[in-house]
Amino acid sequence: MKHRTLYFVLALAMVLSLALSGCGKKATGPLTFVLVPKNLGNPYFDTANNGAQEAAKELGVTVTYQGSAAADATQQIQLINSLIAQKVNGLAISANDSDALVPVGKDAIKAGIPVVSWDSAIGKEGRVLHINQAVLHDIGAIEIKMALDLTGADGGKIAILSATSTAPNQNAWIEVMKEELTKPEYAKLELVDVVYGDDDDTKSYNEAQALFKKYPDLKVIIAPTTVGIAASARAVTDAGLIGKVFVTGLGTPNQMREYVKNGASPEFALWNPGDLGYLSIYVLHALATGEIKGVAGEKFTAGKLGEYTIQEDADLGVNVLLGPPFVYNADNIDQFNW
Ligand code: RAM
Repeated sequence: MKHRTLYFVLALAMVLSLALSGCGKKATGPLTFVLVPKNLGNPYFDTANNGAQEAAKELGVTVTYQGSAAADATQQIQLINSLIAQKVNGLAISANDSDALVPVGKDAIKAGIPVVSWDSAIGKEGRVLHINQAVLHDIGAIEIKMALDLTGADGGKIAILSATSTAPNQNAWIEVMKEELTKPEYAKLELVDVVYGDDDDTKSYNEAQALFKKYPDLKVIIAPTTVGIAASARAVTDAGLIGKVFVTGLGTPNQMREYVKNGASPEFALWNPGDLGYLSIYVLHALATGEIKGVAGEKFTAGKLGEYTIQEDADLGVNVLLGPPFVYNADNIDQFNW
């Protein structure tokens, strides 16, 4: 009798400690995940959400798409706090600030909610892993290469028109661009300014116009943001500067098609945001159901995208890599409709 009581107490203690630690915790029942963009009203994130919804259907889960109006960390933190209170089953966040989001990410994880960042990383402590669109170095390097393609061998003045000044993804790419510019093959490119359009169309447009005024011999604007590149190409077009100032960087085909064709932006790069959203939901599902724990070396299958292995590196910590970026130009732009 004594032994039976002891076994019972031990078994109960084990069950309780597992439940409390959240370790090995598997969400059951209908799952609701939230895809959080940097801000709403950006076709890049809307396309990512289309991919996320496709994954949700395949997996039989619900994915809601919720974000703040502005690409602002404080607004994003408020939203995440309310999602924690609603006890959602998983969060996939494109961060407006890497460090500022760590405490709220930790709170969510403590509450048993798996957190992944995608597109723009939360600091390592505030998420289980990051879903990375393409190798950091490749994204920066391709943008500088396109800038030289556009200036030609003579080079000239270039400027960067970015998203917000705290954006983790853009800031990391800008660092790579600066490193690339120290290479001998880019000696003739002169980076004269880095300005911020905050992923707001009007502000980006105004910043592009200010660059034309400040640097009358500016040759290229590199905008590593889909909002900034489209606004800059429109500003070049409106100012009658096609052929004098070229725009390149990262854009979506639907937003950039007319500027590829009118010559304001002959080439730009991007990965497939739909695939990035799709992959993010597969990762979140694998974490929420306990299929993976989120450690390097684990493998999982993400539907139509196939098998992935979780990796770990110094820059991004634990992460999953989507694939290489792709260059869009007049030869291929009409093959894409997103
Ligand atoms: C904008 C956002 C996003 C970035 C793309 C390239 O849509 O800043 O985070 O990945 O551009």
